[in-house]
Amino acid sequence: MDGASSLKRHDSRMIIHFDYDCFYASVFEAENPALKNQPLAVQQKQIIVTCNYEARRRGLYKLQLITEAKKVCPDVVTVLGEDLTRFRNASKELYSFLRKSIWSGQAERLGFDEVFLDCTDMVNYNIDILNHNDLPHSFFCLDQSDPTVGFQYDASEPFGPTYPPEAGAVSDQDLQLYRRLVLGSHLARYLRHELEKEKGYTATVGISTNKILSKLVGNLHKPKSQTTLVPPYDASASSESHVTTFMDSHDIGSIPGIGFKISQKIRARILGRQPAFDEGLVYGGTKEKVTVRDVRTFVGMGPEMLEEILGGPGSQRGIGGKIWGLIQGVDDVEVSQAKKVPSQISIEDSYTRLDTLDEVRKKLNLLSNSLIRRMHLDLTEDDDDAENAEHGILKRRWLARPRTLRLTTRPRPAVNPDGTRSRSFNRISRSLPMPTFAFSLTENVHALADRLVQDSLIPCFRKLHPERSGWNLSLVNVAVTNMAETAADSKDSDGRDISRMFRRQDDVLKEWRVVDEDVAPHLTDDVNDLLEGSVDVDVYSEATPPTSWESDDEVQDNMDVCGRCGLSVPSFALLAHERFHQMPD
Ligand code: TTP
Ligand code: MG
Repeated sequence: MDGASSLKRHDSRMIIHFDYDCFYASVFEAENPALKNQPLAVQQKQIIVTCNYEARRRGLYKLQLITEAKKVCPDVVTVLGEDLTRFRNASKELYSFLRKSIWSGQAERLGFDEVFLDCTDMVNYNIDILNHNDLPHSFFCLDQSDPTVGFQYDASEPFGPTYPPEAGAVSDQDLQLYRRLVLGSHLARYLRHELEKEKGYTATVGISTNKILSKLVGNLHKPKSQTTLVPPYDASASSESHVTTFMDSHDIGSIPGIGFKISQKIRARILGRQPAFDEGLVYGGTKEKVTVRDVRTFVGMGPEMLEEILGGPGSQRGIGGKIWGLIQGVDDVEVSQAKKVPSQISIEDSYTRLDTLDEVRKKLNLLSNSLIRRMHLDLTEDDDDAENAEHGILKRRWLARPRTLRLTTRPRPAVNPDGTRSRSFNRISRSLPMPTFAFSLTENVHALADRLVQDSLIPCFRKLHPERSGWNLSLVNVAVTNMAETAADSKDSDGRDISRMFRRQDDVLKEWRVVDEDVAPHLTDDVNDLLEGSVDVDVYSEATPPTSWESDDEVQDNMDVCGRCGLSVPSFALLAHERFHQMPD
């Protein structure tokens, strides 16, 4: 059965995916450029979470034990990366820059170091103004109201590497898509170079027509490069689909949206037995390679069989059809518009041992302090009404008030008789209404955090863990959700909002007059610092609600803690991480 032909592709969009190179290390390099020429590793607990490419050249890699790294490269410079503030701030700044550089506003962050951009409108506009008689001397217009703003490029061929590397002749049927991808590739080059010139960060970029394809194809040439997936996207009598050959080459577990649990279930069906997943592990995969092609061409395979394998209580509705689409590169999920406020703020930490109420109280206190600080940062703004300013100091006002407070823990399973401990990804949580005192903008943060712990979180914790002892938690997460935006925050909010809007426009125009001519005026936006991805979780991954492929499998948005060194790693990487401990010293 040729599954691809039974699925409808929609290739009218132009999606560019950015993945910043060795992100945490680059943040340190941006702060201190002298580090650029040295092998640099970012350490959390006993592990290198990332290292720059100079360090990689010398044999270091992500999720390597620090002791091992020092053996391989004794002059490695290590910096501590446990406080995520600098990474979060850099991530917001780069995101804001990219978002301002496109027309649609459709810019979506994934974690700290990835961004999707929907550039369909910019590419279509420039397709319409192409001079087909002189493609090598084309001009990409970046501002519809000023035809002189833009860059020159050669529209006769894509910029940078392509998949496949040798693209054959393009058929008439594919010409339109090909042309749009060519323009997408030149726009990607421009954006990459601007990011490097203006912000000092390099990125690896993928260009295609949906999120999954652009994300995956970008990986082919790292770092500081880009890859365009060129047509044909659909199979025909004379040629095979490049989408199919590209997707087919992947291990099933490396497809975004197919997390560890889902991939293991699929592997088991294809192999006809439980896959061994605790030996020979490599980062993000298993030794028992089952490729997308193995799955796609398996006898009887299709959405129904996948539904049968993956469906059942607790599974997402229509999971079979969805996974069937994903493995064939079909993904209609929109790049989401930036939101003014995050849909939740969630702070968590992981622990090797947390088993007394006293300790829990201390940890809750730390988490609550961070939570309240983050609420102030992300959910309030200067109240710039003159009558509200006291002694010239602006007050703050809430942009949104979360209605729900949620406490989540992850209990560590008891030790098995043989001394081993089963792994658990299971979290338990309880929600309660957010107490109104937490919205005080005059009381000090420590006092608010103390009260939040005493009045709300400790009583909630007792309900979650009624036993006084006997539990041992590997993770605690405190979150606020269910945001209510506060247009009604003041008695005359409408008037205020309108005056604020005009002030903002003023600022925008003012900024426009002084900024670099290259910046399209309608994209210049001084409120960008308030813009966030849907969620900003204080851990490496973002726990977005399961609306799209990034988070359909709980493994992807869970962090796990290593029982030996206490490092918090994405669950999918835990096994790989544990393997390092098994290596002889
Ligand atoms: P990655 O994109 O996986 O790595 P990277 O950007 O450092 O390197 P590359 O050039 O290969 O893209 O992860 C982004 C950041 O997330 C990384 O800089 C450090 C952090 N991180 C963790 O905190 N824990 C982890 O287990 C991993 C893999 C990354
Ligand atoms: Mg990266």
